[in-house]
Formats: sequence, structure tokens, C-alpha cells
Amino acid sequence: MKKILIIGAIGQIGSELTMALRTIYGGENVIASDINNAASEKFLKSVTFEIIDITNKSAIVSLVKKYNINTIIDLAAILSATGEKNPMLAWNVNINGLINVLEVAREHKLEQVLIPSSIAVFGPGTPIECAPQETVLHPTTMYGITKVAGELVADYYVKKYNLDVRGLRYPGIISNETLPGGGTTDYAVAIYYDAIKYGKYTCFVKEDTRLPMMYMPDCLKATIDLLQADLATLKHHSDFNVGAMSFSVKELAESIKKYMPNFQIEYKPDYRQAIADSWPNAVDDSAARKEWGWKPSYDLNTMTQDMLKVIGEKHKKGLI
Ligand code: NAD
Ligand code: AKB
Repeated sequence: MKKILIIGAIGQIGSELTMALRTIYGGENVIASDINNAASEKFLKSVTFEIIDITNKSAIVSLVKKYNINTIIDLAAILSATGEKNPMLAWNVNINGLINVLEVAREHKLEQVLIPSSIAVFGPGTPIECAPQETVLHPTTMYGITKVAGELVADYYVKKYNLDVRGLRYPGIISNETLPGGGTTDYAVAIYYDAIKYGKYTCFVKEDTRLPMMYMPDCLKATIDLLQADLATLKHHSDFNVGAMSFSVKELAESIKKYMPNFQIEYKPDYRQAIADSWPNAVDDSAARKEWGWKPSYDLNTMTQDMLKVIGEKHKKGLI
């Protein structure tokens, strides 16, 4: 049985992945942790939760021993936009934190480590229309640099120490439970909240900005499917491209207008435009499809319907 420690568990992905894993492996086998406890009361009441700083290796060791952990999921990160404001913090959390996790896993003979990567590994020189699995990786952000280095160091532990490390390059993740934490693709979440709350949105990238995106149910499915995939079928380890949909901001706004005809959008691009422009429009995820059967379920229209429904209900209840 897996005994999982999730680090970075109260973030956008962790808050939902923790709950999904609890239903599969049982609450007692999924330990949530983060650098602070700024999560909802509902979340903190329903999980086993520990405060931990991923840059403190001995703190990770203590939790591994305390709970007999055999699997670590490292979601602790400083994302692209915040990373450009504090590049050394991004390096420290994303790389030194990751190396702590890998070293603890090696020294304590853990069974598995899962570390997400990102489309931020791409940059100038990557084919823009559909980034191949194997391609030029010259990111322009410190976040992207940490993700490329993270993939390389993770694959090093696979080859050198036979450690089972897995990872996937998430596109922008869109969700309605926990707000995203300082990324460039955050506009694709904020637009739905502002549509419901104000009927309008001011977007920080231009209308023709097109990026790969994925709805949270597909993100959870991809993560859990990779976690559970038979190691023998994997040729790649920490760098799987995973795609679901690709749309411009204009197309996103039009999908909202289908259900909210009076919705309005204006554009005031800021420093995040350059980051978005350095990433591809879509990714080729045929390796993930072939090696562990990846297949997304949601497209732009089905996601928009669900996002507006869920956020609309929250707004009616006064929760947002
Ligand atoms: P998030 O910013 O919402 O959550 C990250 C969490 O890490 C936060 O709860 C934060 O408190 C925690 N954290 C920060 N510093 C820490 C430290 N020193 N010790 C312990 N915890 C710390 O991020 P997310 O969107 O949930 O991302 C999770 C992973 O997925 C990251 O590796 C990220 O790079 C990757 N990813 C996310 C997206 C996306 O669109 N959400 C896209 C691509 C990749
Ligand atoms: C960000 O925009 O930084 C993240 C990502 C794509 O990695 N959402």
C-alpha cells in the first residue's frame, strides 16, 4: 500500500490531488504538508496536515519516519510570474527542495517520487505550434530553468540510483477550488471568477495569446494514471508532455459569451506577456498516450460550462 507525503499540498493542484488520493488510498495513507496552513478550514479538518519547509531536509526525514512514508509527491514550487520577481527563491524551493526530496528518497529507499514539470521548460527554439516530446529546451524564466534542471536531475536519480521518479509537464491548469499561485496562465482561471463576479475581465496578456491548458479533473487523472503506471512500460520518466486543449484568450472569452452574452473583456498586457510568448501553443503528448494511456476528457466548451456552474454556485452562496 502506498503511504504518500504530499509537499505543497495546499496549493492549486495539491488541495484537489490530496482529496483525490485519499479516496483511492485512504485518509490514513495520504499526509498533506505545506510551508504554512493557509488552507480552508474544511481541508485542514479532513486531512492529516504538517507544516514543513521543503528546503529543510531533516524536516522531510522526520515526516518520512513519523508516517512510514514510501512515496513523495513534490508540489512545492514558486511559479513563473512570482519566480521572475524572486528568482533565487524559485531556485531554492524548486531545485534545492527537489534535491532534498530525491536525497531523502534515495537514503530511505522510498518506492516512488512524483515531481511535476511544466510547459515552462520550453522557450525560443522550441517549435511553437506543437512542442515535441524531445526538443530544444531553452526557457527564458528562472521557473522554466528550474523545471528543466529538475527533469534532468530526476532522470539522473532514475539512472544512477534506480529510484522510481516520475513527472509530467503540465500545461496551464484551470480549476475552481483553490486559486492559482503566481503563474502566467492564471488569467485562464481569473477570467471565470471575474465573469461571474463582475461580468467583465481585464486580461494581462493579449487576445491572440494561445497556450496549452487543462481542466483540473484531467490534471488529477493524468497525475494519478502516471503514478499508477507500470514502471516497465515507461521509456520516459520525469518529462512527459501532457496536452488537453489549446485556445487563445479571444476564444476563451467567446466560450464564456455563449453562456453570458453580456460578458466583456479588455486587454492590458504586462510583464507576463513575454513569458506567455516564450511558451508553445500546444504540445505533442504521444509518448504519454503510448506509454501510460493518457487521454484527456474535457475540451474548452465542457470546461467552461462546468467552471461557470461551480463558480456561479459559490457566488450565490457568498463564498467568493
Ligand atoms: P501553487 O503555487 O498553487 O502551490 C505550491 C505550493 O507550494 C503552495 O501551497 C506553497 O505554499 C508551497 N510552497 C512554497 N514554498 C514551499 C516550501 N519552501 N516548502 C513547502 N511548501 C512550499 O502551485 P500549483 O499550481 O499547485 O503547482 C504544483 C506543481 O505543479 C508545481 O511543481 C508547479 O510547477 C506545477 N505546475 C503547475 C501548473 C499550474 O498551472 N497550476 C502548470 C504547470 C506545472
Ligand atoms: C505558470 O503559469 O507558471 C504555471 C505553469 C504553466 O507552469 N501555470
